[in-house]
Amino acid sequence: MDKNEGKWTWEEDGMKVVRSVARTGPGCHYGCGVLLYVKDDKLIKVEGDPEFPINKGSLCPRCTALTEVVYHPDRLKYPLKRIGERGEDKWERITWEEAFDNIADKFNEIRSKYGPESVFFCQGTARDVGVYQNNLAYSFGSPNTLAFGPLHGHACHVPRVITTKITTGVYEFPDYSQFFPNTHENTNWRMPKCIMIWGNEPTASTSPGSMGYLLMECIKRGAELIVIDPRKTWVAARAKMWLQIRPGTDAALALGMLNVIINEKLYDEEFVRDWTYGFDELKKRVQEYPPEKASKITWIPEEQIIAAARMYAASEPAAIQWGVAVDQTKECIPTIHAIISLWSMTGNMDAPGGNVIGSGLFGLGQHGGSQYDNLNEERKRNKIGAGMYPLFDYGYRMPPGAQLTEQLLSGEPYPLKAAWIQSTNTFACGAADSRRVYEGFKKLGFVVVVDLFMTPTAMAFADIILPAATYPERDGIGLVGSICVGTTNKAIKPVEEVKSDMEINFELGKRLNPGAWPWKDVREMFNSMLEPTGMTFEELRDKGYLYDKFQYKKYEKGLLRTDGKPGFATPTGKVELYSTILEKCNLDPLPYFEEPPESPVSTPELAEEYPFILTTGAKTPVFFHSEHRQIPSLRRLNPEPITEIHPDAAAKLCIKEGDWIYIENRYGRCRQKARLTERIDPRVVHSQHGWWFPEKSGPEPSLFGVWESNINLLLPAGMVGKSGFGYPFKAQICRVYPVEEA
Ligand SMILES: Nc1nc2c(c(=O)[nH]1)N[C@H]1C(S)=C(S)[C@@H](COP(=O)(O)OP(=O)(O)OC[C@H]3O[C@@H](n4cnc5c(=O)[nH]c(N)nc54)[C@H](O)[C@@H]3O)O[C@H]1N2
Ligand SMILES: Nc1nc2c(c(=O)[nH]1)N[C@H]1C(S)=C(S)[C@@H](COP(=O)(O)OP(=O)(O)OC[C@H]3O[C@@H](n4cnc5c(=O)[nH]c(N)nc54)[C@H](O)[C@@H]3O)O[C@H]1N2
Ligand SMILES: [Mo]
Repeated sequence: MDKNEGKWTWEEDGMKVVRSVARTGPGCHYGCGVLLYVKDDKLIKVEGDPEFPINKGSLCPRCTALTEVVYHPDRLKYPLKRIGERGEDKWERITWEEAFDNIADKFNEIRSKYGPESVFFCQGTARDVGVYQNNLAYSFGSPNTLAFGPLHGHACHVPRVITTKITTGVYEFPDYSQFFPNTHENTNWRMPKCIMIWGNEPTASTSPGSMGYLLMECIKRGAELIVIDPRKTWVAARAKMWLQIRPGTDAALALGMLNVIINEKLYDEEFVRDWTYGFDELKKRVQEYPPEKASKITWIPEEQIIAAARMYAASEPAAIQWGVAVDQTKECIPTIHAIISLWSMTGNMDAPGGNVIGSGLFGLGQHGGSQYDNLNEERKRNKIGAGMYPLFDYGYRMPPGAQLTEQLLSGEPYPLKAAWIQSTNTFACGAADSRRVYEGFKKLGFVVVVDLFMTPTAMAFADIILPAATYPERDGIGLVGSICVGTTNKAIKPVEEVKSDMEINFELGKRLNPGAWPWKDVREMFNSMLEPTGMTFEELRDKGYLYDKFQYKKYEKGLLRTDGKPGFATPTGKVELYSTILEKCNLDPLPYFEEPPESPVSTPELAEEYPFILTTGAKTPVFFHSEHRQIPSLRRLNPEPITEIHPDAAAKLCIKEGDWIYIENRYGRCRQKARLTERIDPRVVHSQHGWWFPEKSGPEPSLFGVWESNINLLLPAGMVGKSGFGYPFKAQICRVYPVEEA
């Protein structure tokens, strides 16, 4: 046993050690256990906490660079007010009091003149801001709070959450033993014999849910992999089968595999009979996707599709780990629906080592903004894009991201006047069609940005900037994926005047609607949020982390439905292979494949001009989206934006390793450096996303070079899926050529 077990802070080698759950900022996904080493109130180093069940002492390069972020000279340190024109680098330092008063006055004035919905609130991905921002928006009276800001088609995680919810009642996770504190040693758990990694690169992203480390342990213990990825990733190189798919065709592959599994009767007949709805309809549908046809569409050899389907179905148990690539296609809902059908039909639903329904985590994960219910009906009706997409009414509160830009530009049905931008770098990263988003934000009269660094977004639009604290500078509640809950513990004196996002929202919230923020301070707010766990912040901090009860096959035991009956929380009580909710939304109730809007198949003439398929934004271990470009130890590992291209394709275009090349299509172009690699198909290129250059000039027109290498200039508006979810971030077309030729 570790001598420090059960302590959250102690002395070691003349340093104070603080045990904490790493959250954001700086960016990360969900959280790992860390030990923060502090001397004289200064962070000296960070190490992985060997006792934390998820990362067990491991850390990624971004986490080990923490001191470089915290003490970076360019950090925002004081509240700033713009004194020049928008886009100029002219600011005046103001006090927090002035900043809060100024923002509250402006927001209140706009609320009384135009209604609260004309102020909208944007947050970035999985930053530790979510619930605090939602409650700020809702308690102010605005229904317009957007995770991911104007991210098109909510093409990150949300489509997977919605599709699992409507067809199975709740989200399922690949079972790597994460729901048990003793993880792989738990005797109720079985290791998946086969893991199908679908459009995900866990060694870079560890997503979804911080699970990269637990997956690695399964690989070490001999789990066999099937990897579906157009690029030969680290996991693909170690896989029993690597299916090198044409980007954007995952639905055809899933349907081809379902065809094999159904026609060869490789599915779990009992489960399908007792617990699924619409098998006959699905069986009929998959006849349209024989492996031969799926092969033509996906470029994957027919025998590989058949072999992968057989291997997955025959492995007992088997798990599917999907990544954001399945969301980042236009018709992502049917893609995801087909993949859910794979695990639902093969006996892997909520079974040990299959795809399991999480523990519920004391309902803490539902804490999406408890103030929503206090919005009156008129406010809800005034939500941006209300009524556009019926599927949004099934348990999703946020407006459709792309519609934000459209409403900004048109002023219809009502003009948007002000924005609160907390932890997103809107047109530098998250959104497609960066120019259009930029033009949209120009319409705003008043913008507040809360960030760690000056970004292109802040430079272009902020009227007031508030400096946010990094996680060692503050307390917080850490929901680690949907797995467990711990506390983030303040370890050092905050740099200058930075404040935590929680305190910022708490203090502003109190000014805008005191009744909705009844707590004395943020500690009291945390305690109230933690009530379902039966623990106070201090108690949880001392304990380290807390797991909720978890058991398998909950549908047999009546644990999933509000009426306590066995079955799933869907309209039919079954897993809906045929979705009655999609049908009600006038969408196809069965999975199907649709060609990407522009591709060699859907637009052959265009494809002659733009012969490459362009996939974008595969995550790199050294950056989190647009973050970390100013962190020397990380930037050194990826100094310039990279476009991967096959050597044969490059040779034909006289492109050499390290050449600057243009990537271009009819929507725009940008420049990146060519990396020649055989791990990509000669017909496909991959470009990094989120690039800007903190070292370049900040003021307009440069905005830190944000227009130079921004791949989202090539991604047009208007390609959102029929359901309102999905956008082809990973399936566009382009041409490439050396920069000198231009
Ligand atoms: N280090 C780091 N970690 C991160 C992030 C980060 O920026 N940096 N971002 C976080 C966020 S918000 C997210 S959403 C996750 C995302 O992390 P992942 O789910 O891993 O997603 P990506 O890295 O975007 O893409 C994963 C893989 O999909 C492949 N791919 C590309 N196009 C297609 C396609 O059409 N079909 C299939 N099957 N595969 C395709 C790519 O080649 C890539 O290897 O990572 C999170 N973790
Ligand atoms: N072409 C293309 N584009 C993509 C993708 C792709 O695959 N291809 N991936 C998409 C995906 S999956 C996502 S999720 C989006 C992400 O898009 P965003 O969430 O907009 O990501 P960032 O641009 O990194 O914005 C985060 C900003 O918040 C700041 N920040 C970090 N931590 C904190 C904090 O704790 N508090 C505050 N106040 N600020 C903080 C950072 O400094 C940074 O400026 O990008 C999407 N964009
Ligand atoms: Mo994401």
